[in-house]
Amino acid sequence: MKIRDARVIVCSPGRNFVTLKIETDDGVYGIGDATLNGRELAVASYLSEHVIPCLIGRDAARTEDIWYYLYRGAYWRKGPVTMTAISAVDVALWDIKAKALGTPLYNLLGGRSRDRVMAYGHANGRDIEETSDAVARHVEEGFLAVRAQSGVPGLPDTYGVPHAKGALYEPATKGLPVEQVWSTEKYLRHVPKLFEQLRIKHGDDLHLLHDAHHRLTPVQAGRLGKALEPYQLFWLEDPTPAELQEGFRVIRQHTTTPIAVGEIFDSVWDARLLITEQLIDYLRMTVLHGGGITPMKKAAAFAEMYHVQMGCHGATDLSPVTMGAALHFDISINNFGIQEYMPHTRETDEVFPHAYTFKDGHFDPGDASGHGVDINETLAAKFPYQRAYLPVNRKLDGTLWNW
Ligand code: KDG
Ligand code: MG
Repeated sequence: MKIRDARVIVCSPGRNFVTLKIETDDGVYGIGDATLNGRELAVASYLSEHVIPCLIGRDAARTEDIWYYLYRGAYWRKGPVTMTAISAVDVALWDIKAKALGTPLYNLLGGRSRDRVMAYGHANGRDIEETSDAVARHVEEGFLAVRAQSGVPGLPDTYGVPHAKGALYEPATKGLPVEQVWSTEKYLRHVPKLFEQLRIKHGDDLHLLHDAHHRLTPVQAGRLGKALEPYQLFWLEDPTPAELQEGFRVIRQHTTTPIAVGEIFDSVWDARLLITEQLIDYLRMTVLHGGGITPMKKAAAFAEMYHVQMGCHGATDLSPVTMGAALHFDISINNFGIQEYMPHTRETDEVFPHAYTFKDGHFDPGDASGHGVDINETLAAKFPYQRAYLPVNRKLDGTLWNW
């Protein structure tokens, strides 16, 4: 089963996606997601210029060997552009392998470890009341877990909270990056009030989550975790930037609120200390930015030894291809915690027909061969790339702040 051809498809059905399609000489093809929010074209070019020429003629079944060929063969290790490109190849090859064997991908990863995959939804509001209403809508839809974010009084914008009431949040805006104002003090005063109200209104059983988007110093994060303890969060995500892994020791010294991190990690090396010192509870790396199925299986096994569970990133900048592959991964590993779910636009779902289904707050990956996600290339061609970026944060005095 030799790789005959591979190509990159860039499209924007509501937001930008980069997709890799690999074809073999016996007619089986596989799909991988190569989307890196705000740096999409860098990965597209990396694949077309440097990766695809090396793939032609290789045995598509050799996922482990091809992974190391691309990782070690590049000489330059890690980095989000490299790892996203490698991931696209790896996921596409696992898709081919499973399709060639006529079985769902999860069967090659150990089979189903659970009946369904619990997901958390996003409740966003411009103030506490709107957020609470959004939580209520999720509960009505059957979600058992909800991430809650709210606008902060005194700040004109809050990342993750759309301006229009009830609008869905999209992590990038068209054109060049917009700048938003940030105040840690206002934020730290507000968040405990939000969760106090959510517990009063929605009771104790609902899993509540919150994302601090890397904006706090370690001691501020420890303070927030401590203030949130009465409300028993499922997790507090990205409390502080994780380049300084030792910073999480400070958080742990101050609070027992469970900590999740890793949506921007591209390798388990980014979390080695966090895992071995048990400084986190959930690792958020995905099959997309974490380098594919091959390294994620190893990362999950390593995390499992230290009682760390997986809680894969699932924002809209990860295409349905990643969601499909992630669900096969989620359902197969023992130390699965929760899967993030932000619905894609209708156009995106049409461009990427998929076998996975969602009901009552849970996903099922479906039983199609491979990861069960395809791309409609004719439809994709109708949505050309549009420049879009994540916002940049400045403190009230204009200082560029952590993100
Ligand atoms: O590309 C960045 C987004 O995926 C990210 O900001 C969303 O923080 C996020 C999350 O938890 O989904
Ligand atoms: Mg996040």
